[in-house]
Amino acid sequence: MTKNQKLLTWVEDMREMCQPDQLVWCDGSQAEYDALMDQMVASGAAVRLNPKLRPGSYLFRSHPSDVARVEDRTFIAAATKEEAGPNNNWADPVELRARLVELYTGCMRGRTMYVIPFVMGPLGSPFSLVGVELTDSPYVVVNMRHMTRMGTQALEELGDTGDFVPCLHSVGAPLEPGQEDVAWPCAPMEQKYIAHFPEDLSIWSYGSGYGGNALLGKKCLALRIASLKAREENWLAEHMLILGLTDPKGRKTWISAAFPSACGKTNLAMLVPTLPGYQVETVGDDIAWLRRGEDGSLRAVNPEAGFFGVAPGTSYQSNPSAMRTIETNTIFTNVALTDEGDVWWEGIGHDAPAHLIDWQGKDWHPGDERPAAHPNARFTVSASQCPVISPDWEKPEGVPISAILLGGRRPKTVPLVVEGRDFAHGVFLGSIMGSQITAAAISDKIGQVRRDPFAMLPFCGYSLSAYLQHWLDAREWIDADKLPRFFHVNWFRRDEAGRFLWPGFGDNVRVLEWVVKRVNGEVEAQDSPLGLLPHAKDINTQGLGEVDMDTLLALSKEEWLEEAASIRAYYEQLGGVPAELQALLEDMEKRLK
Ligand code: SAT
Ligand code: MN
Repeated sequence: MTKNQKLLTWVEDMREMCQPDQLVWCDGSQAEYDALMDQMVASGAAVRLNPKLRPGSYLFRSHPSDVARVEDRTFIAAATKEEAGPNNNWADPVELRARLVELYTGCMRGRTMYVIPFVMGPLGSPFSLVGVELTDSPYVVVNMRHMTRMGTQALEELGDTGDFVPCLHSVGAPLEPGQEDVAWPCAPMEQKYIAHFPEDLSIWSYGSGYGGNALLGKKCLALRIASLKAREENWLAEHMLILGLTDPKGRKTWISAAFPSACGKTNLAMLVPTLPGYQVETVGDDIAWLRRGEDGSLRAVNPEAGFFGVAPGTSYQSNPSAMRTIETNTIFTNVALTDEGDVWWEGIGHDAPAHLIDWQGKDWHPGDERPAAHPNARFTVSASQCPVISPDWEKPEGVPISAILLGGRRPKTVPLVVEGRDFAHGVFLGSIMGSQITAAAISDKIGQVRRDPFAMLPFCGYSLSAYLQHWLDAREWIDADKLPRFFHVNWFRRDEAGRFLWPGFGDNVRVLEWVVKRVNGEVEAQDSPLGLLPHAKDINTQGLGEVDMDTLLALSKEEWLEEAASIRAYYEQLGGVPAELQALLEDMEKRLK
């Protein structure tokens, strides 16, 4: 147990408010995890998968209304609306706190409050932060064991006087005496709140048990709260994967990449190169914390300890390393269940069997209209199980980043790859990112393109306009000769018939090869209104068959004038952006004309 007075007082205060039947301090042990799983299997909240087919693995089915992040119910309760920015839902901190106290009062009756101390970042790293999540969801506890370094080790890291980010979570479904529980308790949409308080860097999440709404170390702490700290302390908390690419010369390049949720970060992070002599190692698949290293370079760590990846579309073809990672000891949520007690989802790489239980627990047969797995079905697994996890993934000092990729799902307009002319122009490319909306958040606009600067639109804890300035200011604390290069990529461009123009997946190494050559000054590029484009001949397409490189690299003047107008409107929507970026937009328009 801890002697940390701040922690003890806070736990006691929250216990008084939430009124759980019991309080349990989690130690993070395997025995604790197994006991919770046994309890959830017994209650019907979880299904134990066939140990011969999927050892140590479990399936959970959420309530059909609680299947993804809820951006409309996510709030930044900054002192002023301006600080939160037009990109966030703002709430008055005093009013929101009062509303939430009302909801939290007695909200854990009939339930257990679990205390989960956790570390984001490698143990003992100067990058790392301690959080403590209080939750009434045993599902959250078992997920946090994969996603973070939790329990006794975190209390040790915290020490008697250390500070932590308080993260309060409740599913918002108290039980009256004698009332039977449901498999996935949660609150109705209008009672859900994912609240962040910049003033004391605290997180209060109510009413949802799913993913980023409930596993508070992830988006809430490691992005929204961390972005606020990073702004104060001159570092960056980013929605980025981190990978190491070794080329045939044995040279290693560390790359991070910002893509919105469900756009292939996990696939790229674990890419199996189709070009001989290349090798990828994974440091992280979702979040990067970037700081100045002692050598003046930009150093990255992955604050997480696991992957919370999208299941549908993941196969031994598209991402063999992820498939091998989840062969054992994995939590599946909202995938389909086979009669043998294994999992199935759309795009798993083999046909559905004659009968399945779908993600809602109903019988499902091939040909049924609705999908068997929810499009935002997930696997939760420890990163250490990944066959291509980097030996450096827990290095306290992080890995030095030389290239930053930016991208999204763009069926038209955006070329396969374009490089920023310099750091500021790279930030400009980050600021104009857009992507089709995916099922990772609840939305009635899935498929529509929205602007998503640095893939941080749902995750920046303050105004995006100030955030873009913070990126520009990074030039002041990274050594000039060690500034990373920026590359805007798009694997998702389609032809007139709607077919993808680029094979993607393992063949994305062909673009990474060009990136590495650019970083090392080994290949020329040609300037364009958008930035530096490759010469078609410099992207290795050997063995690919027909690839329409001209269309993949094309910039249409009309489309880009339209794009520029939409970016201008978006900049205005943000309440203006740094003058340097505005000037770069104007420069792009001038070059187009
Ligand atoms: O936020 S989640 O962790 O639920 C998934 C995502 O959007 O990346
Ligand atoms: Mn993400």
